[in-house]
Amino acid sequence: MDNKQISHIFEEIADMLDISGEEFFRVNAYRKAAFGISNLPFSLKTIVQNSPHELDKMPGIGEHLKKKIIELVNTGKCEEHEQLKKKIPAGILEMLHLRGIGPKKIQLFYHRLKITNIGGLKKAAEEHKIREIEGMGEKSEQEILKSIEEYSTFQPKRILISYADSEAEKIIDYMKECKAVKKIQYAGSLRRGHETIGDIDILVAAKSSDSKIIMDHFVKYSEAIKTIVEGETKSTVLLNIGVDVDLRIVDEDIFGAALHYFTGNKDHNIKIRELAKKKGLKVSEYGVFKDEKLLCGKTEEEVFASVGLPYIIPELRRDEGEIEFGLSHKFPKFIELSDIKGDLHCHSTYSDGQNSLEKVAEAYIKMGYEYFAITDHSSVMGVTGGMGKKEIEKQWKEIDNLNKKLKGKIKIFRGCEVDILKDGSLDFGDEILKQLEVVIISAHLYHNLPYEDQTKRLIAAIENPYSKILGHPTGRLINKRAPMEFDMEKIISACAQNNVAIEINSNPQRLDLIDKYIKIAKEKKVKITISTDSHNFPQMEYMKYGVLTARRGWLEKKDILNTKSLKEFDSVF
Ligand code: DGT
Ligand code: CA
Ligand code: CA
Ligand code: ZN
Repeated sequence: MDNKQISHIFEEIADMLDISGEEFFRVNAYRKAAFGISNLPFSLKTIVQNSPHELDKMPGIGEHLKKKIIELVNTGKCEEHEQLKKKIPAGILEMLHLRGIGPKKIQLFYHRLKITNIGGLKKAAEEHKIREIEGMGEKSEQEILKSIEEYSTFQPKRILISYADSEAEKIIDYMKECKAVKKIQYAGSLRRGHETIGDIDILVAAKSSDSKIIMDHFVKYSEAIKTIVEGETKSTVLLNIGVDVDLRIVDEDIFGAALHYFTGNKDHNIKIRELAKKKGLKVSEYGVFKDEKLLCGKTEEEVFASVGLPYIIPELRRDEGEIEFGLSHKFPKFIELSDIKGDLHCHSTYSDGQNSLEKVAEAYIKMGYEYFAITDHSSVMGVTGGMGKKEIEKQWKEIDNLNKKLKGKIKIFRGCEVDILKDGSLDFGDEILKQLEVVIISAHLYHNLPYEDQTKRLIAAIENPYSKILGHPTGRLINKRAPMEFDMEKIISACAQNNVAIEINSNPQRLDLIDKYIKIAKEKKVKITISTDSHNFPQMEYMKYGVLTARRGWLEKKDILNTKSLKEFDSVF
């Protein structure tokens, strides 16, 4: 129990007393104490343990509060707090986090409309029930909805796929140390390549008699800070990065059925179950059954085949047409990481990258790429050390030299990530642009222009005859910045008309374009590039997330420009 925790509990007691209609001076005593404690220069725990009489000297802490502090330090709990928590549901307390909502209003909502949580409050506001309370009106309802919206955008976030991916790999390696583990695979949103992950799901095949050994091993994982549930076939731990891991153990005979079920998503599963029902079968995480008899379930292929489907890759499983398609078509071969022949968006020390151009080239050689385009920023991006005319000309000389030196190993294309200015013109003039081979046009500034203006601005940039690739089209940063608002369909059409490719930016914080628009781009026959936008070595590995995103958008090798060999690529733009 540190000062911060004690202060927080006092704060909660004050809130709960206030909501229950307690007298002002009692509520206020707790509130003042909470504030005082949070600013103390020494630890209450040390004082209680060594010289509790010192507490008497503290202003604002009477006999009553002194007892509470000692109780908290010694037991980690406080009876009054526990009692109040039983009386006042957590949902009521949570409503206090909403801007403009205090204890008095919460009392009113509770007594008049029996509202006990944010969900209930939202519903009441939407159904215009709030205006039935005297002193409140339409405006109050709008204010409430606005603060709920604000609050929910600051809630704990789902983690980026890259964090979940590396954590899952580590746990899987750790679990493989346990000999009883026969097969292991992650499932859930991570396997589907979803951009953010709620929790990590891991599936193990083993003999049921080994499940205890496996679970014991799992909960001892060194990066697990807490065991949430420990059961025979399912356990959950919380990792230090703040995400849960669910581990399930199943029999090897039904591993495929379980893997299919826990990969989801839920809508896809439901559709598959309905198909099975029509055939007189039952599909579940325990296998494919006919009249209680297990038919199959060892592999996912068997499960799909039992309902008349070919194998559907996890990235498509969202009940967005993949099942209907599979019932009457063969799936094409979708893009794979090994199809990528080069990276078309990366940075060096000429702008905000961490490595020299030569080091970047060496790293891409090691990765087996045939080519890459170096695309440092243009000059408007002052903060990122964007290049002026002199610097880019210097870079061209270095590119020429390196291309001679590295001939046969890799080819470097002259590129630039040229900024789209406010009016849609580009940050370099034609004189420079015409000498570039790969011109990425990106918007880094003016994210909040009105919808129509933003659409016009981007179209103007796309219509520039030198534009080749539209970089990170929406500019979103997952969990941080909303996408720019514009008419995406018009932008995609403009790219089709002007032969401008669209980038799938593989940085896990961007993953921009997303699947829904990738599909539209493919329909309109727009070419796609998958690039890392790397600024350092680890980021060069981000390509796999871009490829997952492309697969979610049904893309094949032929849809993507940087799957072409150097010879073919040389002539695409
Ligand atoms: P997440 O964790 O929010 O990123 O998303 P998922 O898809 O990993 O969801 P999760 O971890 O709750 O569950 C894993 C999979 O288990 C899910 O994709 C489908 C399956 N599943 C979970 N609950 C249900 C359910 O109620 N019905 C069906 N049919 N499947 C479910
Ligand atoms: Ca999950
Ligand atoms: Ca889960
Ligand atoms: Zn950029």
